[in-house]
Amino acid sequence: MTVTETELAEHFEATVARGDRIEPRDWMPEAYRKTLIRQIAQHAHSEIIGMQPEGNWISRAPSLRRKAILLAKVQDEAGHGLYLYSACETLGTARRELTEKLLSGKQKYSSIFNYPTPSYADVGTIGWLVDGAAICNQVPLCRTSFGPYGRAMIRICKEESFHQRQGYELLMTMMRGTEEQRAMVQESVDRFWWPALMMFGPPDDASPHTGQSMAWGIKRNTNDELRQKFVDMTVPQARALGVTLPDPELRWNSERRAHDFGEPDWDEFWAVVEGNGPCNAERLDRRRRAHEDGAWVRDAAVAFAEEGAR
Ligand code: FAQ
Repeated sequence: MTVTETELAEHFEATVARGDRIEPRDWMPEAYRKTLIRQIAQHAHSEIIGMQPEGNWISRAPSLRRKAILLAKVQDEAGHGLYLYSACETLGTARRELTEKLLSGKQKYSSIFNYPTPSYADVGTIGWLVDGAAICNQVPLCRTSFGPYGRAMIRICKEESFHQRQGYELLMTMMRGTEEQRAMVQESVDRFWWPALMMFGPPDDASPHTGQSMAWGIKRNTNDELRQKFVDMTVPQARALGVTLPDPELRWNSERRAHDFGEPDWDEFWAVVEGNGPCNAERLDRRRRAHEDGAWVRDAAVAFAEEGAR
């Protein structure tokens, strides 16, 4: 008995509607596959490019302990990139192709990693706000409809929440330090707050992919829902830390039982996404150089595999 495309599509829709997982061997609509490749690749590239802003401080960390923590965190990010590239490969695309698309600018990575890290406090702020935003966005992705992506996210989220705590602990230590250290933390939070809110993507009414991705169970929440959750989660943490979030419109709304907050600068967001942020060129250049420097490792691995196959 041959199964028709309509029956396969019905089976796919029913699986998604039941909240069950789609696995690589299952039939899936081409557009579902393409959307997943776009999102997972962008996510993987973000982890890899995301090593750079903090990596900037490894050689200048103020103590051996802080250096060991930072090294381990940046290595974790490389690991997250690898889980995600592997998940993406189950959709029939090779990691080599994904890397080429990153280097040629055809695929994106998160806007947040195009901002500079001129202060050591930025290491703590990235852990607190950037990993904090990443967790808000990624915990629901543990229940995404595509099996390999959801399973990768479970491991990643465990490590991200550890990263968030180490960032917060670093900032808390600095806040208990000198006046100058407290000022460093506030200055860093002032620079990272709005870009962190932008990580969740454009507002729902300007997000072309959210509707379909929610219908397919790829995304479990909209961009605005997650942004709100992040603000509500972060305000009490900022209070405990003793920093001010740089938004005069930020206040508790007792009717909504949520915080009202100001609008990020969406022109800035699109400029960064389109490649015109403060560090886009530098980040991609560095990644290209690292890729070229690693060519001998890839060649050796291929030669070794061929040798073994003989
Ligand atoms: N940056 O229709 P939507 C991390 C693009 S966490 C750049 O709303 P979608 C951990 C979007 O691709 C960061 N581009 O799109 C870490 C689309 O462009 P296209 C990574 C953005 O996919 C911490 C267009 O705008 N996390 O790395 C951004 O439904 C510390 C329209 O947008 C993830 O990737 C942006 N912020 O929703 C590492 C999470 N936002 O393709 C190191 C998984 C939107 O049409 C240190 N991804 N765009 O040309 C997602 O949840 C989703 O893809 C969203 C965007 C929510 C990011």
